[in-house]
Amino acid sequence: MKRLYSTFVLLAVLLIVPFVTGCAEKEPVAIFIPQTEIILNPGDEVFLEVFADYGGDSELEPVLISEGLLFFSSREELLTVEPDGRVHIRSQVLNSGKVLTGESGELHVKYGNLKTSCRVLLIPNPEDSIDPMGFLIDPESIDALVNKTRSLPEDYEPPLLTRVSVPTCLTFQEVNHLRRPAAAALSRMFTEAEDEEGYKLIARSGYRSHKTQAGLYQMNVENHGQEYADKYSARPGTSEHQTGLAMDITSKTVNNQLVDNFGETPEGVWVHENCHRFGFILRYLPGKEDVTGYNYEPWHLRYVGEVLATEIYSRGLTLEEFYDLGR
Ligand code: DAL
Ligand code: ZN
Repeated sequence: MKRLYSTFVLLAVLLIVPFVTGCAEKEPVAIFIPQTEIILNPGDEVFLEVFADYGGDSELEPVLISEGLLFFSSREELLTVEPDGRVHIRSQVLNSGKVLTGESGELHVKYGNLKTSCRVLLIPNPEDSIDPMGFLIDPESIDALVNKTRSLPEDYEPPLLTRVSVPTCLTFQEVNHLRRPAAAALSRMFTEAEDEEGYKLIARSGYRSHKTQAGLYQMNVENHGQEYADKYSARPGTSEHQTGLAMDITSKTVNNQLVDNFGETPEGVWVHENCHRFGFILRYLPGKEDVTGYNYEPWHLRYVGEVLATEIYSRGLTLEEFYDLGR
């Protein structure tokens, strides 16, 4: 009888337990990393967290490394990822010693047949990107911070200057140029403003050489005095316009002028709220005069790329604040 009972128990264990555990074992329908983009500084280290979605109303659950997660980096020379999910950003390009800036890479994760990925954007430490005299070491970088204490070399000319293909209002051709990625983004923004809202934007002043900026600044000093000039006009070598990544825009509603009330026109409001979608930020914000050193300029757009622009806009920051610097 005892033997019969034991056999019965064994059979029950063999038949029922697999059925019960089989039912309890859930298969995720997707995995994901909560941030689709991560912004990091050179030398940073972070852990990637991966979550599993079991479908329906079930809770998202973290996936443990021990469960078989596999990590891959699309750019080993820029970012490495350890088997335990630890992501490390290099601080210098191997062999060149050059500080990395504005670069990005993808991190891919595999879990069985499921895959996910996220983008990593590298933001340089600003103090690493100037020399002891305050000149930018890599003035070509798209995210270069140029301001009253961080200058461009006098002979700096940006690469790939191209004539913008949007309506302009000045005959001096130099200012109708931008670096190619910024020019393309400007075209997309102007087209969208017209298609979405019927707004006709005008590009007024883009690239300005060191010499042009010197003339403009001098003219401002002569007409308005140095104190006023320094609130609106950058001294030569310190203007974003010399990067070929800044454009002053306007519209017929303000007679193609660069005036404060452009910011209150429907076009100006649209630009403020939408320019990040195309990679631009409004560089000199109202209420941030002490941070930027300039008065509010609703017309001055600076191209930094879509990821950075969206991050900066959504946090309501200036470029200085984003890099956590005073001017
Ligand atoms: N108006 C801005 C500050 C410039 O001159 O670059
Ligand atoms: Zn400007």
